[in-house]
Amino acid sequence: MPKRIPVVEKILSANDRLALKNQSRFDAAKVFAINVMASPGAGKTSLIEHTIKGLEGRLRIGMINGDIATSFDADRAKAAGATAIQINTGGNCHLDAVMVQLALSQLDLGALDLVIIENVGNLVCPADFKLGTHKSVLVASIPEGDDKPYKYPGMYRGVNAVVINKIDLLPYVPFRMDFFKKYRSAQPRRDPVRTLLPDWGGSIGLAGMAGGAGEGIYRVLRPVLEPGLPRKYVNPNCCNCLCFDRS
Ligand SMILES: Nc1nc2c(ncn2[C@@H]2O[C@H](COP(=O)(O)OP(=O)(O)OP(=O)(O)O)[C@@H](O)[C@H]2O)c(=O)[nH]1
Ligand SMILES: [Mg+2]
Repeated sequence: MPKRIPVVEKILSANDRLALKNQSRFDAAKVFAINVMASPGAGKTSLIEHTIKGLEGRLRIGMINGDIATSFDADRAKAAGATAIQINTGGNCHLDAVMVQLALSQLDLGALDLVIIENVGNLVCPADFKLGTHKSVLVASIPEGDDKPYKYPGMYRGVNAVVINKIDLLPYVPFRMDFFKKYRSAQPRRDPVRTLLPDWGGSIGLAGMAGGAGEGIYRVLRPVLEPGLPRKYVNPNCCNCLCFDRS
């Protein structure tokens, strides 16, 4: 009887291999990296901007922005206080590991603690291309509608957190929060995703964030990111913030 030999080797795509190299570069520099994805206009840059402002003086932040054209978003990140690199994809609907590798050659990782990558606004392709980040975040926004997790399951599968943005528009737009959140039980495999509803210190939406109470991604994602962080990134002396122990 012929013997069956299981093939256990995982064949990585060229992109995945490069993504691993990118991650090694982040790790070597003790830099934590996040990939922020969303549909166009969901509020990626706004969230990142306010994160940068909220963490001023505490974490050194680099931003890599992917857009089809313009440097508007990188300019916003720079104005907020980050080192920012713009990647124009020239029509591509997503960032890939090669583009991030090129951006990394222009960033001094030794001078950074956190790199936030803003992917191209799109709910389809970015899901298929690993970049080498440690965590990925999906920004969903109320005006997009509550059915998006069902219509774009690939995007919602595998991200580490979903941030629901523009909640100040809830009174004006039909949006069934329960229905939105139930997408997880409709997925074939339940990933450890947390759905987070940012309440920026009393006032909702960006107004509260701009008031200084919120710290953008950092504050929203801390419960998600911190348990998953490699120990080397966590400073045990820092109880109320995500600190990076670079020693
Ligand atoms: N009402 C409201 N508007 C918001 C909120 N967050 C962002 N916006 C607005 O939504 C628009 C798009 O925000 P951006 O942060 O540029 O969105 P983005 O996802 O980076 O957009 P692209 O990079 O073009 O895909 C801007 O006019 C923001 O001011 C929010 O919480 N509430
Ligand atoms: Mg943007």
